[in-house]
Amino acid sequence: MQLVGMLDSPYVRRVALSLRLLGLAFDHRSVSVFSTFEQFRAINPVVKAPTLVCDDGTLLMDSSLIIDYAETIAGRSLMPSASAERQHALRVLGLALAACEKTIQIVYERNLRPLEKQHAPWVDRVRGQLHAAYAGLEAEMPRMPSMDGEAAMGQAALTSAVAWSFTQLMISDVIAPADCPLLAAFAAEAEKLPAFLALPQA
Ligand SMILES: N[C@@H](CCC(=O)N[C@@H](CS)C(=O)NCC(=O)O)C(=O)O
Repeated sequence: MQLVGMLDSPYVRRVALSLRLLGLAFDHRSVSVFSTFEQFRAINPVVKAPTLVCDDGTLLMDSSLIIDYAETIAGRSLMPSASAERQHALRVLGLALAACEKTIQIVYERNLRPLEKQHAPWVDRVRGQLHAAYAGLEAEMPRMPSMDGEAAMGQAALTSAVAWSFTQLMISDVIAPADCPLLAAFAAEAEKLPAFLALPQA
């Protein structure tokens, strides 16, 4: 199977890391939805990253749906099965994915709109949502299982680290490590793991 998309997308990166942690072999095609739009469109006319081209040619989109499929063929999951742990992981994932979405909305507003068309009230709203998502994530960090190598890493930990690294890469002026010290330290540890080093965001 092929994973299409750039690793500077947190969604692509969380899928790439998940495939690796699940022990699934894949080819990675670094095609951009922006700089190589036509090349991406030739693979997937919807032009969404990540796209997974399955071995039978089926195209899957959306990181969580691709991970769902990957876990099915791997026969195991990066999510806990016990209800209390799973509820916590789902809360963390919701916050981390919201943080990714709000970061991207700010990046698109800054990079894709001409300056005179940027809408300050919208950016303020999204910044508030981003800060709320990261405040929520920071509050959940004490309950996160401690980092014990990548073999033991779950989806909530993986995606939290990916989200934080992505926000720091793209809009470090909006939220700083001092705002989320536990999460920042956690992500820094995750970025030292072999899987994260093998699949760098930049
Ligand atoms: N909810 C989706 C979000 C994917 C997403 O928005 N990807 C961006 C790249 S980071 C994209 O495809 N942007 C191009 C577009 O939406 O036109 C997921 O989890 O995969």
